[in-house]
Amino acid sequence: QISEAEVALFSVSSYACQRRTTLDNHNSNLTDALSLLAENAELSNEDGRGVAFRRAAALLKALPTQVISMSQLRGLPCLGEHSLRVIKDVLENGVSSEVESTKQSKRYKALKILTGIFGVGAKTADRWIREGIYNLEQLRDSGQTLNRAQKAGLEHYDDLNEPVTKAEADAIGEIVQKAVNSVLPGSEVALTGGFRRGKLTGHDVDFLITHPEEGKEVGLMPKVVAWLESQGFLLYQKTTRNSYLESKDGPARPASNMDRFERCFSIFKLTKRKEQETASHKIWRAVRVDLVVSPISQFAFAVLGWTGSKLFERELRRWAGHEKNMSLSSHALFDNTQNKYLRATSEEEIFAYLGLEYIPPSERNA
Ligand code: 8DG
Ligand code: MN
Ligand code: MN
Repeated sequence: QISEAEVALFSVSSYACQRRTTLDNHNSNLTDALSLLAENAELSNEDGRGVAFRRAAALLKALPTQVISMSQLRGLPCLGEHSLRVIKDVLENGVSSEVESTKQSKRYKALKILTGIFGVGAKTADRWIREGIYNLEQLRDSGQTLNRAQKAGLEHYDDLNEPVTKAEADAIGEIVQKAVNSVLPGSEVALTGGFRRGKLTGHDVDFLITHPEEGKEVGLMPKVVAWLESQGFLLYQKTTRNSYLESKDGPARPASNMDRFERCFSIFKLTKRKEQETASHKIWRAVRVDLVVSPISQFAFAVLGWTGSKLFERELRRWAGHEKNMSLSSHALFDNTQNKYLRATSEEEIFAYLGLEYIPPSERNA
C-alpha cells in the first residue's frame, strides 16, 4: 500500500518539443496501448482522436519512472478523459479492454494487413474492406486494379514489413553517398528520420541530400536516381519535382504539412551479407528508402523537419504558431509579427528563434 505522500509526482511541460524524450521508455505498457488506439483512430480517419492518443502516449514516454498509480498523473497535461480511462484499465487489469477488443476486431486486423502494403493508405484499405477484402489473398483474387507503388508493395510485402536494421541503413547510406558523389562531387548526404534519433530499427531509411553551393542541387535527384537505377539498386522509385519555387501561397505556409522538396520514394534492392542469408537462399532484400534534396539555404529546416518524430514535428509547428506567432516548415521559419523570414544554418539556431531549449535528435523520440 502506497500512501498519497509517498507517490512520486511528475512535473512535465505540455508541448512535446519542450521535453526530452529518449528511447528509454519506462511506461511501454501504457504507451503501447495508447499508440495502438492512436493508430486505429488514424486508420479510421479520426485524426483528432489519433493526435489526442499520440499526445497522451508522448507525455508518458517522457516520464522518468514507471507510473504505478493514477494519483501520480494528477495535474499532468495531455491526458484526456479517454486516455485516462485506458491508463486506469491497464494499471488495474494489466490490459485495456478497448485495446484488446480493437486488436481482435476483423476491421483492425484487415486495416493492418492492407495498409502494410506500400502505397496503400487508410482510404484505399477502407474501400477494399467495404468490398469484402480483408487479406492479401482476397486482394489478389479480387482483380482490383493496383497502381505501380501498390504492385511493388504487394510483391515485396514480407521484406517491407521486416524492420530495417541500423546496419542495413548504414549500408544503404554508403550506396547513396556513392551515387551522389558520382553525379555531383561535393554533395552531402545526411541520415534523418528515426535512425538519426538513435532508433535501432525502422520502417524505412530517410536521407537528405544537399550541396554547399546554393543552386548546384537543382536537378540532382533525377541524376542520382538514374545512377542508382543503372547500378541495379532500385526495385521501385517515384520522384516528385520540387514545387516550392513555383508555388504562390508563400513558402512557410504550405497548404498541408507536405513539403515541396524534390523527393524520391523508393524501394532499394539491398544485397545481404553472407551471415544474413536465409534458408530461402535469397541473396537480397527490399528496403524502403526516402530521398530528399534540399538547397543549402533551407538545409537546417529540412534536417529538423525530417528527423521527427512525427509528433515532435507537429508539436514544434504548434508551438511556433500558438506561442510565438511564427510559421515553421521544413523550408523556413516565418515570423508573423516582424513579417520576415528568419535565416538559420543549424538546428540550434531554429530552437533559439523559437525560444526553446535545444533538444538533440536522440531526445526527440516523442
Ligand atoms: P520509422 O521510419 O523508423 O518508422 O520512423 P521515422 O523515420 O520517424 O518516420 P518516417 O515516416 O520515415 O518519417 C520521418 C520524418 O519525415 C518524420 O518526421 C516525418 C517526416 N516526413 C514524412 N513526410 C514528410 C513530408 O512530406 N514533409 C516533411 N516535411 N516531413 C515529412 O514522412
Ligand atoms: Mn523513417
Ligand atoms: Mn520516411
